[in-house]
Amino acid sequence: MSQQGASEACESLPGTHFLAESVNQEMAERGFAVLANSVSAETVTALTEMYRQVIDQVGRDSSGVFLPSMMISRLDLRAQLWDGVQAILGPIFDPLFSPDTTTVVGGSFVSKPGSQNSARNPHQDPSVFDETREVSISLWIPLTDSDSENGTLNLLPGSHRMGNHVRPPDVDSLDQEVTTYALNESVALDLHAGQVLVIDGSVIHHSPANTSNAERVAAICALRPPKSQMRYAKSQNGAAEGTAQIFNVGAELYRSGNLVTPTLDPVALVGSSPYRPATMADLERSLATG
Ligand SMILES: O=C(O)CCC(=O)C(=O)O
Repeated sequence: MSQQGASEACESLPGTHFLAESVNQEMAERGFAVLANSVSAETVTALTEMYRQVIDQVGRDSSGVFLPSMMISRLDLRAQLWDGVQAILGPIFDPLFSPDTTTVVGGSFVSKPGSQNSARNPHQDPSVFDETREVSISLWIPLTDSDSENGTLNLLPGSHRMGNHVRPPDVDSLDQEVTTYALNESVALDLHAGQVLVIDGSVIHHSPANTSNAERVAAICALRPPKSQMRYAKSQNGAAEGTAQIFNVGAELYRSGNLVTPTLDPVALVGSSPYRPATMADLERSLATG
């Protein structure tokens, strides 16, 4: 059973597998990078239409909160989006990686309505791969121009080396001090529709409320690192700190499974790991390591 907490900040980290070495370097140093080439306007339109068709079927949410399509309760529609993103973006992004390394596995969408309560707090993404072996990355592609007015993504460069490799989805991986620091010190990225942001899931990021009167939607492209299985880290009954059980679930759970109360086969249990909220000491080590 593996044992890993938030304290192993100085270990040497695995790298990404882009053919462009400059992107690998930027990812290692900052935890995110904007690719030189955007996707085409036709691709933006195709992704937008795919998302709209699904939202037309589930009905528009009127709460005004930030809404990831991964939370849509119609599992067939989630699978449709997952497969659709894979079909559109796989042929575009698979060739950017060294052969037999990273591939597009699927995807989803995030919607930020024009509303005061649409902010997304500073967080790291839940761990879905073994981050001791491979960097877990995804692509964030805004489908409209994304700027400070409509709550663009803000990231904290160098915050991806805190060593908290196991982050259950239902638990905040950052303590309050780190959260406040991130709110004050992160960098806002203004992006045009179709620009491509690569993000290491362990870098701290957030997005303020959308103060415009138009919804801001982004496509998220999920990438599978080489020889990696998708995992699910089950928290200790939602406790802020505890021991997580780690299950090899495969992509199907993320494609079409119940992510809120997943059924986890005990045979798929591959390890356990202590977890706790990252502190300023973890963050300072991470920022100093670059
Ligand atoms: O699109 C956004 O505003 C935030 C996206 C995000 O942080 C996430 O999906 O983890």
